[in-house]
Amino acid sequence: MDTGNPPEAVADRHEAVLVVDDSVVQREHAGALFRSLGVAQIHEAQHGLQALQLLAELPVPPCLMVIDLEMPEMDGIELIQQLSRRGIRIPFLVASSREGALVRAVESMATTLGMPLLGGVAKPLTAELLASALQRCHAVETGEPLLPATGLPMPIAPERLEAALAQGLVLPYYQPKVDIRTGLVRGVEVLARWTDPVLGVVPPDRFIATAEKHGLILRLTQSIADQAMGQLASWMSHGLAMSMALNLSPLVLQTPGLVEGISALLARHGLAPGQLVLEITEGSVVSYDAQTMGVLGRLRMRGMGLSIDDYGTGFSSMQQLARIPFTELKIDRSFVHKAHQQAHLRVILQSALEMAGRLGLVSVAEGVETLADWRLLQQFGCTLGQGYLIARPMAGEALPRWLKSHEARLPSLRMPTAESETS
Ligand code: G
Ligand code: G
Ligand code: MN
Repeated sequence: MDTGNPPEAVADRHEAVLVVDDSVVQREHAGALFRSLGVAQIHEAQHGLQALQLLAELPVPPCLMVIDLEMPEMDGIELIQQLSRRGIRIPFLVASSREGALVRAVESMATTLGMPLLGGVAKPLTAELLASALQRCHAVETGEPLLPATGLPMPIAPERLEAALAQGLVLPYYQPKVDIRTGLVRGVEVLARWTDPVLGVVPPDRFIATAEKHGLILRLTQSIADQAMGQLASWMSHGLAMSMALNLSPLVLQTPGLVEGISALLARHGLAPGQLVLEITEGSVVSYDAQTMGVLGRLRMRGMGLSIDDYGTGFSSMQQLARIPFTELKIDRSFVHKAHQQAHLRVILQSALEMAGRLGLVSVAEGVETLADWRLLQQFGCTLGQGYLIARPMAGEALPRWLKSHEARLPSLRMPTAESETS
């Protein structure tokens, strides 16, 4: 939450900061704000080179830097690269009066370098902004992670995964997909979780790639699909009607007999093909061959839904997407959460939703974390929402209890203009 930091007394008496900006006015403005927040020492530099010299001389490094982008001698971008090269890891803000896209490009560069960037901000600076940055510096000192870890997580050894599959430790978790107008549950996405007695709950980004690389992905998918369909059949028998979405790796789509296999599994659990949605990441569409496209066409002919997962991240072309009979467009969470704050995300989100609507696709927004995200999606006419605001992925046993508590929240989720619907 970035609300309500009192703009007083957030600084330690001993703290120092460094403001790097070629404008005297901007440096004085930042200096005055830092002083009002209780910062004892405000160092100033007019450009990157001067900042590097100063940092080399100071007996005690500053706890925070504010870095302007456009400066003579050495600009902000080069300064950040130099800091990275020299291993100087002082938390910093990038401040610029230039367009948002430029600031975001610099943010992306700094994050890629693994630099302790607190954020890119538009000038003029405010006391609230600097107070929040000072507070986050303390988090850095106490070792709290500043940014989501970049790079890939440690993969699990294939032998361990194989054993876990054999022992039935890889289980389906379920995250609800709800109607944006009413909040009513329409379905669940199935997400694999490895529940290990020693490792705890291992998320899929640590084992899906291993499974794909070592020929275990088909077994994993079959096991998850079988367990999840059993769960759905059981919920149905208790009067809970809904659809279920399974994630399919592109490798699984190449399995001979896949269409028949999924149909047979559905039939065995007494489920209708229309209850199943298969999620395929946008990124994988690029590499589909004629065989794979045939498989997708046949799955669709049998009545299963096909969803484009993580839409907006995959570099697919319109032409590639148009070849596949998708029924659902799932917009990646990076365009959903924070769209109410950032104009460029809002434009992308709204355009994607409009396109989905015109193509007759169900639109799903993932990563709905706040009520503000939710209200924006209502305004933009999205069909379904999924995210932490509604529920985290949960074990099958937890769903009935969650549904009860969710019912109590429905009035606060309903679209203000939506007519009341019976649940
Ligand atoms: O919670 P989350 O961390 O569950 O999922 C991370 C990623 O792992 C998601 O992109 C999701 O699509 C993928 N994933 C989750 N379960 C499965 C699965 O059963 N099969 C495949 N192929 N991917 C999955
Ligand atoms: O298949 P896909 O990449 O869509 O998988 C969804 C992933 O997103 C899972 O890892 C799930 O745990 C995660 N997730 C679900 N809801 C939210 C949310 O509201 N915020 C964030 N940050 N992640 C979410
Ligand atoms: Mn998915």
